[in-house]
Amino acid sequence: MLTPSTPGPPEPSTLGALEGVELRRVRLPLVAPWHTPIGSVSTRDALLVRTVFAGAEGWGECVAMGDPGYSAEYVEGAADVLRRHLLWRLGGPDPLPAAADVAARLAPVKGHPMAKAAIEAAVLDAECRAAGRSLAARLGATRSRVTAGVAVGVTGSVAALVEEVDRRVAEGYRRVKLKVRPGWDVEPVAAVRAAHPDLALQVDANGSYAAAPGRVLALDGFGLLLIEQPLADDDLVGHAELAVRVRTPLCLDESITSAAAARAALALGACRVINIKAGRVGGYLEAVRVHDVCRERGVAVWCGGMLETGVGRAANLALAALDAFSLPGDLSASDRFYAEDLTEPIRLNDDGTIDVPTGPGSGAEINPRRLAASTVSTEWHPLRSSP
Ligand code: OSB
Ligand code: MG
Repeated sequence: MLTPSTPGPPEPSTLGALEGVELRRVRLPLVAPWHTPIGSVSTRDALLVRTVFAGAEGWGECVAMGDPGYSAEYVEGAADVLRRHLLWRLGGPDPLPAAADVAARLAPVKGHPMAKAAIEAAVLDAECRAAGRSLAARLGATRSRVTAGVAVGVTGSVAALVEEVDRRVAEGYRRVKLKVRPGWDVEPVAAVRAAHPDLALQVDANGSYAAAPGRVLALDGFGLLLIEQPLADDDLVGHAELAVRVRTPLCLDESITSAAAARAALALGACRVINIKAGRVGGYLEAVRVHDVCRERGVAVWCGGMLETGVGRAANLALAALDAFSLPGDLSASDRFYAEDLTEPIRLNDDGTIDVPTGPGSGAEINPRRLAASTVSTEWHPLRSSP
């Protein structure tokens, strides 16, 4: 642990004072509709946060979805809490010293991790850009590329699902995740497994077995890497009871809302694997703390995804480059979801990996034309106290 330093002047930085924050709503059509146990999406309605400091600026993506089906947050609610309760806490007479202080500034507001994480990401990006340093280096990454993984939604038929998995494998993906729910599970998983006996395959239920935990046992015989979030978000004991009845490792997503929640889940035996999403835990710095909890305990982690544009996807690649991320994440190329991304597209290498960005900040290079074409609205929130 670091010992608290004696108060003194902040480290010199070219970041300068925080002038204000822009909230920008964007809409990107998906290449194909995305169907899951928690709803369908055909356009990604996303919220970007741009922090403007005197010496640098940075971008963060709020991963809240359009509807509160994955968690309580939703994009319009996130914009509202940012406007009313969060942004002003970064301004005022006492200027924000560093990204590491964002979470403490925002802590008086309960909940809203995705809204908070977006601000912290934008401050981290600005801070790293000012320092000419990559986010990956800032977070403590050890890898220069990560194994990609692709998530496949619920499709209209088993044949269509197998066809999509065939296509993903042909594109070069070496790990596939299928969405499952009671009634869309054994038959589709068996068909994909028969077509791809050696594929690294896993499933995500988004809590859809909460009313029928025993039905999860039927998924135990397919050599799956893991079964993600079969039961309700708050049902750690239920997951622990289920975990001893299945051989396949259980993985938690929605349940892991902080490093403390990760410790609780692991102490109870509720899971053997954790999906880390910075938005869900309130920021990339807390995500690193979840990673550290898992690394200390030898628990496998992987980086989740939330249909991010290139802005959030680049930052996720930086996180996934930390060493305890021993399983491939939901980290696919831009063209998995978007024909045209907001950034220079993130590409899949021939060996099924994706390069971790090395440029300053998240490394995302926003394409101004694409950004303008996708923008629905922008708001500017000035924060600099009058001199
Ligand atoms: O549960 O992991 C999830 C997308 C949106 C919300 C929740 C989830 C997902 C995914 C997609 O599974 C992962 C991706 O972005 O590739
Ligand atoms: Mg999930």
